[in-house]
Formats: sequence, structure tokens, C-alpha cells
Amino acid sequence: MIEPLNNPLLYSYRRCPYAMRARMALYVAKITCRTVEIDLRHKPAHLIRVSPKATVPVLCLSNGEVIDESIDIMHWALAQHDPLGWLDRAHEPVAQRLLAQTDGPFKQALDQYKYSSRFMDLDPAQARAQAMAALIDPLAEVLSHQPFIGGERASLHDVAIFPFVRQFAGVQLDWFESDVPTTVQAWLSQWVESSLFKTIMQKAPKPA
Ligand SMILES: N[C@@H](CCC(=O)N[C@@H](CS)C(=O)NCC(=O)O)C(=O)O
Repeated sequence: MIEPLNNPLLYSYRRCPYAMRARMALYVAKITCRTVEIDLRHKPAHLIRVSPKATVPVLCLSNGEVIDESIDIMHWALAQHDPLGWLDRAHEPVAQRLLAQTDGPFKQALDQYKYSSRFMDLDPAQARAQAMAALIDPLAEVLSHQPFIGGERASLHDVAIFPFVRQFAGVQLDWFESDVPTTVQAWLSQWVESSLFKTIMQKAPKPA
């Protein structure tokens, strides 16, 4: 527990996929919070004090509680207010498996594919194949018979997963558009082009 704040405070980083999923849930749940965009190389002392692992997002609640895992922030926000029913299918085993794959082996392979120059001994094509096997192929299978990960309606899992698939697509867009099943491409596009995503990706106005 830390000292109470008047309003929830969110430490965020605009381009971080974990922070994106948290910002989307907070926005949909209509939680008003002060968002502090951090510089990952110069993290605020307060952030490190309240969450020594010092990753973003971190949500500091007005009662002094700190939530420093993006999925926990999503669950907390939607437990306050869930107008779109994103929690309704949150316990579907298939959805939970895809989320575990996203945050585990997919993210690891994605980093190796995206930052291949940092992993000299690893072949980016092999990392890409591992990412496909970890998430994209099973996701395509699910989306071949239903529009969203949890079924007929969008749920927390779509929102939690697509920012990572967006990063994967962005590494080699031509390849993604030619080799990834169109169901996954269409699912991704509808999220990336949504007003929700555009809203949470807006840059904070520069101070005058
Ligand atoms: N498991 C954490 C992971 C968050 C995470 O790794 N965020 C990255 C930014 S995308 C970070 O803060 N990295 C710390 C650093 O780069 O110093 C969550 O889901 O919130």
C-alpha cells in the first residue's frame, strides 16, 4: 500500500501493447485517471517505489492499492463497469489458453522476430514460425468458426491479444498480408481501425 491519491494514476507508455490493453479497458469502463506517459529509460522514482519491477502499465488507486499487471488492471476496471460485457466470456478455456500463449511463447518469439538484430544467433524466419505456431495458427483456427475469441461477441481476450498481433503484423506487413489467414487479418483490422483503439492511441497534447 502507498499513500492515497485523489484520482487513480496510470503509468503508461503509448506504444506498449500491455499498456494499450489496460488503457482500452479503463476507457470502456469509464474510469477517469491521470495518465503519465513515461520514458522507459528514465522511469519516475514514484513508479519504481510503488512497483519495484518497474514495468508499465501500473495503476495506483485512490485507496493506495497498486495494480501492476496489465491483465489485472483490465479485470479491475471491468469489475467496476463492463458496459460491453467483456468479462462475460473471460473464463472460456480456449480464450485463456490463447492469452497464455500471447503473454508467453508468442511474446518471446515476437521479440526475437521484431528485434532480430539483437539476437544474432537466432534466425528471424524461425522466430516468425515459432510465433505462428504459438498463437497465429491456433487463433486462425478459433476465428474460422466464430467472429471473436470468446464466440459471437468481443471479450477481454480479443482486446488483450490484438495489440501483440498488431506488432507481429508490423514487422513485415507484406508477408503478413500474403501469408497469414485472412480471418486473422480481418479480426485484427477491425480492432486497429476501431474508434476505441484510435482514442487510446491519441498523443497527449504537448504542454504550451
Ligand atoms: N506482465 C507485465 C508486462 C509489462 C511490460 O513488460 N511492459 C514493458 C513495456 S511494453 C515494460 O515496462 N518494460 C520495462 C522496461 O522496458 O524497462 C504486464 O502485463 O503488465
